Order: sequence, then C-alpha cells, then structure tokens
Amino acid sequence: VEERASSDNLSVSQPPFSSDFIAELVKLLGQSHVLTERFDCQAYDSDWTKIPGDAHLVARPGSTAEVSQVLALCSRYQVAVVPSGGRTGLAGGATVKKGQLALSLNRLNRLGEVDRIGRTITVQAGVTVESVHQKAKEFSLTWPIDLASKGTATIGGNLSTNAGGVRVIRYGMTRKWVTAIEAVLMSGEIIRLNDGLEKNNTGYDLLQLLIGAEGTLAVVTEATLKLTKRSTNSQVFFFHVPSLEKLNDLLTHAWAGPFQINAFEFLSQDCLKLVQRNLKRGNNVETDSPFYVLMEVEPFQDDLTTWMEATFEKGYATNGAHGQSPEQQKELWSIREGITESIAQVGPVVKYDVAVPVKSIAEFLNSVRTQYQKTPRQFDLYLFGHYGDGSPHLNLVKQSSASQEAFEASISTFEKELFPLLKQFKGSASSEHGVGVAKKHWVKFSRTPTEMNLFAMIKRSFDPKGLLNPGKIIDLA
Ligand code: 2HG
Ligand code: ZN
Repeated sequence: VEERASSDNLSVSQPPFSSDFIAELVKLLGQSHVLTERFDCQAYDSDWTKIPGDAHLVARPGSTAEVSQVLALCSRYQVAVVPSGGRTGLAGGATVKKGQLALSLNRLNRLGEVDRIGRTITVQAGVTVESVHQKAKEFSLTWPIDLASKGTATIGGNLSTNAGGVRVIRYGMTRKWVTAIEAVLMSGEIIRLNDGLEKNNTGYDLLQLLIGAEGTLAVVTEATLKLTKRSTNSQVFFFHVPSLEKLNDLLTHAWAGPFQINAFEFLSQDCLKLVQRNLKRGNNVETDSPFYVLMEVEPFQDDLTTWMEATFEKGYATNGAHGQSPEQQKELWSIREGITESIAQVGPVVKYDVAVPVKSIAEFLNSVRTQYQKTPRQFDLYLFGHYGDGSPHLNLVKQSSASQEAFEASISTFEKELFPLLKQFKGSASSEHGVGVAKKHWVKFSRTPTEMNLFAMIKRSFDPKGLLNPGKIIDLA
C-alpha cells in the first residue's frame, strides 16, 4: 500500500543541500543539467508505483566521467544519491526522498555498433530497451528481454532490476544477456567488469552482483549486451482455458509440441474484461472462459494443425485464435500488454509479483483464490502473468465502494495468509520487479537471516557510508 511504503525509513534524514554543494554541482555539469526547481524535479520523484517521493535536486551528467565526478562530490558532502533511469520500476527502487539527489542517467544515451561476430552491442545506461531492439533488428538480431515498458525502460534500470518480461520461458532474465558492465562506485571510482568475455572464471562474479542490485552497490553507466537471432516465423495462439488444471495440461502439451515456446502468458477473465472496457482492445474475444493463454511459439514445421486439433480434442482449450500475420500477433499481444495500464485506470492497486515452482503454480493460485474468497471483499483480484515461468502477478484493486482504510485492512488480512502460503510453496516474494522500498518487509519470507546479513556486508563493502540508493532492498542498522 502506497502510504505504508512511503513512510518506510528510506534513509537516515539528510540535511538540506548546501549552497556550496549546489554551486560545485553546477560547476561540474553546467546550470542546464542541474535541476533545482521543485516543478522540474517532481517527474523524478518516483517510478510507476507512484510511491510518493520528494525530489528537490536532479543532476543530469552527460558522461561516465561526469557521473564519477558527481558521485565523488556527493561522497565528499555526504549527500545520498538515487540513480534514475526510465522510472518504469514497480517496487519503488527509484523513489527519491527529500535531501537525496536524483541522478538521471538519461543523457548517457550512446548506442554503439553491433559486433556481428561476437553478436553483442555496447550501449550506455540511458538507452531504451526498444532502441536496442531496433538497432539489433537491422542485423536480424535481438536482445531478447521484452517487456511492455520497453519504449521507456532503460538499460541501466533493466540491468539494475534484472528485468524479466514475457519471454523468460525461452531466454531467461536480463542477467543471461550481459557480458560487460561499466559502473561507478559511490567513491567516484569507475569499474569495468568482465569486458565482454563469454567465459571468465576468475573468482567472484561482480558483474552478476551488480545485476539486480537496484543501484545500491554502484551506478551502471554502460553495458555490453548479448544478442541472439531474431525469430521471424513466430506464431501466436490465444486460447480459452476452462480451469487452472487445464492450464497445466496445456503447458505440458505445448512442451511436447513441434515448436519452441517463446512465451506462455495467462490472464483471468476479469483482466480481459478490463482491457476490453478500458482500452477497447480484444473486443472480439468472447468472455466465456475463466482463463486465457497467450502462447507464442517458433515452429519446427509449417503445419501445426495436428497439434492444435489435439489441444481442443483433449479439452485443454475450448476455443482459440491463431495469429499468423505480424498484425494479428500484435493485436493479440496488445491484450496481454495492456493489462497493467487497464488496471491502473480503475483505482488504487497493490501488486504482488511472486514466483513458485512451475509445477505448483495451479495449486498455488487455487489456494490464493480460496484465500481471496475468505477475505472481506474490499478489493477485486486480478490474476495474470508469466504462467510458464511460475511467475504470476496478483493485482488487488480497491473496490470503488470501499474506503481506503477498509481496503488497507483487508489487504493486511490477505497478506497474513499470502506470505506463509508462499513459504509453504517454496516461492519468492518478488519474481521480477525487485524489492525497492515496496517489498522490503516481504523479503524475509524469501531470504534467511544469514542471507540478509551477507546482503548488509556486501552493501557496506561497496558503499561504506550508505549513500547510494539508501533504504532500498535493505535497511542498514
Ligand atoms: C507484466 O508482466 C509486468 O505485465 C507488470 O510485470 C505486472 O502490473 C503488474 O503487476
Ligand atoms: Zn511481469
């Protein structure tokens, strides 16, 4: 719930910025790249969670050297720094508290050349995911991390959150697709990790440590991304699935199909109805089924008829659309990609982005639904997400008749059961959105005290003064 997250201890309180500090910052970057008016700074307050922030100072360095100088300056003045990319995060990892400097990486937007023999591209942190896709496409290649926010999400943020998205079932998460990182430590020192090597077994993997660190260990300024062949013959199915059990059957049947599965995404009927009503998409899909699956495949053979016939004969799906042309596929994808936006139009929402072993997802979701039935109805439950990865999204949306207090109280009741349930299923409290500030109080359900101690030691060894994105992931005593 927004209020609860915002009142969390984001950091020890900081003094207001001194005029000397601001003057030195302006000297480094030039007046036009230091924002001091609250009106100009407010866009940097938070991410898509809208957890309230209060940015009063924004630095917009234009190079790694300038990032280094800014961090060194902040260290000297003991000013806390919050790295800021496209701010499409869903855990409040970019939320800026009063007295913290927002460090925008957006001017670091150099897109390098594609290395066609090594199949990589080197880009700066502020480049959007979509720009990487467009560049790679010129060479029939892609960076296979794909998510609805790709037009705004930047590489720095993607790496810092180890973003997932809709094709993890085929390609894995961001961390599999990075071979070098340049980053700046809070002291101002620039580090280059791994330098594009495919194989490098020389001790601890610091590159992987920075991926998913949510900007708490170092500021990512540049990365070399691994590319792969772009699929050109993919096909998309949109199935009507009569139950969660049948979703499992359909997935098992799909694994045995004559294709590679690129995506296996599900949504409940309520999600479909919202997308139809609020975004006017998918209006020709009948709302006759409790669940729907969007499956993207890359066939090994031209004809998928036999496989499809068996799908319906065996009752794994009751109806379906088959998108073969790029336009049809885009239309089907737009239903899945519109869910978050259509939910945002309804009202306050609490999002859980959890993971359970794939084999347990149906059972887990059934338990969640039972729990939902038992909880006083102050919210509606929307289920969707990455079924094939065991990574469902639970969105709890306030009912319009409920007061904010009653909504929050019912969320607390629901959570008290949800997290033990997750533990019972050996799940994770955050499958892909990270921890930020929004999920700090849930981490203990996924990590042991020993792990949390190691987290704190790692954090201190990178950032002894605790100035880099303080209060995100963990609170240091
Ligand atoms: C998605 O899978 C994103 O569409 C957003 O991770 C999920 O809004 C959400 O809960
Ligand atoms: Zn997701």
